[in-house]
Amino acid sequence: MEFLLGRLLEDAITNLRLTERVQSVTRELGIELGPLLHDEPDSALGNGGLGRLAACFLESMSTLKIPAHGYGIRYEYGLFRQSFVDGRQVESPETWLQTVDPWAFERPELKFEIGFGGKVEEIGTAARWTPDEAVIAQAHDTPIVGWRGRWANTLRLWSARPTEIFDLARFNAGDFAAAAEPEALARAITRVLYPDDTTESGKELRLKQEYFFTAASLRDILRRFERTHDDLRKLPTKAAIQLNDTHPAIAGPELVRLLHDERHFSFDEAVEIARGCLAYTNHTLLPEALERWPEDLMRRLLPRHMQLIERLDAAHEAKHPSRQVALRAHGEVQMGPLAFVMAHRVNGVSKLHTRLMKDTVFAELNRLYPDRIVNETNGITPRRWLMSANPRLSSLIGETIGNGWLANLERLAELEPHFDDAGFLDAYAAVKHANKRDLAGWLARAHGVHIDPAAMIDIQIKRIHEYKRQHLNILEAIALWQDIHDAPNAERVPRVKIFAGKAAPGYAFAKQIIRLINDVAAVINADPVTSPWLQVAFLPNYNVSLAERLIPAADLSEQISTAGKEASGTGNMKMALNGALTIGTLDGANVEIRERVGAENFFLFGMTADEVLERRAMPDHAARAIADDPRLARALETLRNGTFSAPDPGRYRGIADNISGPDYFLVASDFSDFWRAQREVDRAFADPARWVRAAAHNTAGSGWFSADRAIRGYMRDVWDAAPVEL
Ligand code: 26Q
Repeated sequence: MEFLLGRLLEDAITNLRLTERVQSVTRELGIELGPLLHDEPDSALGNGGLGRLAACFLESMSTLKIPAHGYGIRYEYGLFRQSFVDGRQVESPETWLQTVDPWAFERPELKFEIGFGGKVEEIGTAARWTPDEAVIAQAHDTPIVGWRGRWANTLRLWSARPTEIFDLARFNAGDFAAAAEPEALARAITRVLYPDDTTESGKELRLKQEYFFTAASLRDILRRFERTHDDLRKLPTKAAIQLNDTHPAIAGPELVRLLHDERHFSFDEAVEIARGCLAYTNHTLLPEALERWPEDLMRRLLPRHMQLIERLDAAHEAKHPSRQVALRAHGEVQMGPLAFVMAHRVNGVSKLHTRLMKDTVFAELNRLYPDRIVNETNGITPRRWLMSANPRLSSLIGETIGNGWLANLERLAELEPHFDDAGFLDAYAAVKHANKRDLAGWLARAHGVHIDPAAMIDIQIKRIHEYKRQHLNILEAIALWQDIHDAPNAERVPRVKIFAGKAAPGYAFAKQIIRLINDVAAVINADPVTSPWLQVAFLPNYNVSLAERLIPAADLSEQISTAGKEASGTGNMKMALNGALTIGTLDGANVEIRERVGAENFFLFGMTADEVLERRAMPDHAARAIADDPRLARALETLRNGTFSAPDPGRYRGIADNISGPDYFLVASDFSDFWRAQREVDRAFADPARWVRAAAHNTAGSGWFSADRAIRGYMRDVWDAAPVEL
């Protein structure tokens, strides 16, 4: 349902290997290529990691010559634009479609009518569904070019149009405003991307979006199959349908409906065919993020699907009478269990996340279907995240080991023997320094933020969420600021802490965290005693393009979620690949990054997922942690006494009370160890030779995190597919 593509021109130029030619042509024409590339709007049809993963996977499938289609929604408005007013997040509409989208081919001939509501007539066990509302789904295709340009797959996005522009009866009766209603209703479906990335919203329009694009995509898949084949029983051998989270989970009942009601397979056979095609990727275990839909809403909007869900539920219960794995609970349809039973494979996105899926949310279903859950750890495309984003490092790698790494990223390991060559690590350090200089120049030009490029660039970039613990990071900054005041002449390492990320518009706590970071930045940056050592900046409107600027310049990557909560993370992989060292918990893919780059090149801190559960059971865990750490107590005190909100001392009492009270995400309990690890970071950075070697180990050890490796895993374990031989 989301594809966070970012800009495409540079991607296409890189993958067609035309960079030098384009540069020479633009030079000849007197056009600067950089600004030209930045003229393209950043396409943000996604919230965060899940949508960006889909974009990396499309590029990777094109690279591997796997015939694949991405299916989604052509939102008129993507993820909102973020700005700050007095430190507070303000949202405005993302109007990417107000200029033409030069990459999209409109396909007027590719359209399907999608129905909602209405009534169902049962005919034996099958049924005829007569919707009382219909819209047209119309395709827009964007080519996604693979490495070397040998193959391009299609991203097919659906936009909603009315079946008729005017209600002619009303129009003729002179009620012109009402006559335009069908058009407005239809277009509303693809108007805007829902901006929550963790709280399920339960909104009718959201369910309509989900069914709209899922139904159109399935019809397209059947149309393509039926052009060349006649026996739908073979569908599972010809088509693999990967559900990116539960957002398209209505695909299960819809495919059963198409096969049973419209093509007259028995119910059981329809279920079997559908399950043979479908697989489901889970991206979160947070209970508040698991999709559930009220049965009443589902029955009103999708009456036939609700009947089929009831039947699937009954069939499942009959088969496993003693088990509690209802597809429905408390009057709601549970989309996770529904996706699970309708899929032949279900996967987690990191080793730890997959284990937790088996132990917690899907424990019962895993007992019934022990071979269904598999792990496919996420990956990222090295073409965008190394080749395009970091041309200096790419050139150094190319000069050292050749260019085979672009199609086989694990060859980065071949860099290791060169760490002892005269010059390699110096060149590596020079690349990082040049990237930091570029970032410093841009920060000054674009944001009036002046930093010393020799300082440690410490970056936390991701959606703002309590579990990701941006507030732990800013508390540490406050404690460090106080520590500098305590000992202004101590030897120190200068640091620039950079934050970026959006908060869901309705997520009050996350918005308070943004405001706090901005308020802290204002005080600390204006402090002449501390500002030589510590600066804080929150950059607005985090998106793919900003990530491409920041990641190549990162020294330190903050991956500090409460263990057990971050399914994988992918920014962690991008920064490690670009030579940042991670300070992180044993959460998501951090665990696997640490295994591969070496524990000595990774700053580990905090409780494990199992320890988190134990600690949380302790009633006064936060109070104890604060009593044991005067630094933490003193930092928290500044949130209560208005140090950073002088006119309004109560502003951050809520955050302080949360951390010292319930503290579900264990900020207080992990603080001391976080402080310890940060001081270890300082010591390591003070030794440039040690640091650059560790950074280079991060690059050399990150090859496994290529999206190509991840896609090969899906081909082998989930899709049973092979690349096309040309
Ligand atoms: C659901 C219902 C209603 C409205 C919105 C949503 C919704 C939308 C987006 C729920 C979740 C998302 C996005 C989730 C997401 O990005 N998860 C991240 O996925 C990455 C790729 O697997 C992981 O690396 C991250 O750990 C995970 O947080």
